[in-house]
Amino acid sequence: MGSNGTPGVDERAAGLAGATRPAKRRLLVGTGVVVATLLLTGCSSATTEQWKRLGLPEGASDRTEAVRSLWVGAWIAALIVGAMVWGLILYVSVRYRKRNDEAPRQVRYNLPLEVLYTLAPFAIIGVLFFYTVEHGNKITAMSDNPAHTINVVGQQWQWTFNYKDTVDGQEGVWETGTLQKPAELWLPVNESVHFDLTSPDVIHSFWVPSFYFKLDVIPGRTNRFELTPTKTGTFAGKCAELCGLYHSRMVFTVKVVTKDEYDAHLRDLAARGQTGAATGGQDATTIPGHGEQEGEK
Ligand SMILES: [Cu+2]
Repeated sequence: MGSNGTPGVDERAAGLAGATRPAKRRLLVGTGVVVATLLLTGCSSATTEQWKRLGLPEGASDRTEAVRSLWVGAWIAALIVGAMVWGLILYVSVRYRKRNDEAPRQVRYNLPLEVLYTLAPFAIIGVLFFYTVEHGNKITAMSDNPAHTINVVGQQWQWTFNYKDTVDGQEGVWETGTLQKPAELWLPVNESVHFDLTSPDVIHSFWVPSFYFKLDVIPGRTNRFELTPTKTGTFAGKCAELCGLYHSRMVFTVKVVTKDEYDAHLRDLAARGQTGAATGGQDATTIPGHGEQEGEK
């Protein structure tokens, strides 16, 4: 109370401060609890591993290590540059903050500084360029004698896989997907596979996230790549290029199996009469597996 019986300014201020301090503390503790809960509940060992790969799925081919190290390395480089820039911003904001109304010393140029900020970006680009080319060469490398060759046809709106192996004396077997029953791509583990990508209609993109590999499928040209699956299992594949109405249903399954299972599957396809080569050409004008009525819509 002030001397005249009303609360004094000092007392009111003290009262307010007394009220806000515990409120602030409660807010801090509350935020801490929420963040800790989110971090702790979200951290299964699988998630922790994925964090270490900076969001990439578990790699399943011989090309994944090159992609992973380029991805993680680029992030580390970006964070180092970021930390330096943030540090400098913070330093100059504090060191050269306004202290009085006096104008700071006026300067026109600083040659060493200008040379530095001209050369620094070139150095950064140079390092990133070097590693990108080096890793890119590893990722796109192809051998002269791959163990298997598969012609992947991306057509609106499914996939056709032509296995170029000789099965029971037949030259090549194939399998094609429909909207109801998406295609399966079978691959033998630890054997090199050469892929030829073709399209009879529009541009698609062949993407198996677990292989860290994606390549456009372009009508009128053949895009090629090679890889060796290193892990058995079932993986998701999809079209990564918006290619029309049913683009989202252009999914497929990759089954990486043992050599025996792979051979058995190809014999199975041959037994079903799916021999020779399928180009997906007819499917391009209709909606495969969608029925005539819907196809004519
Ligand atoms: Cu597509």
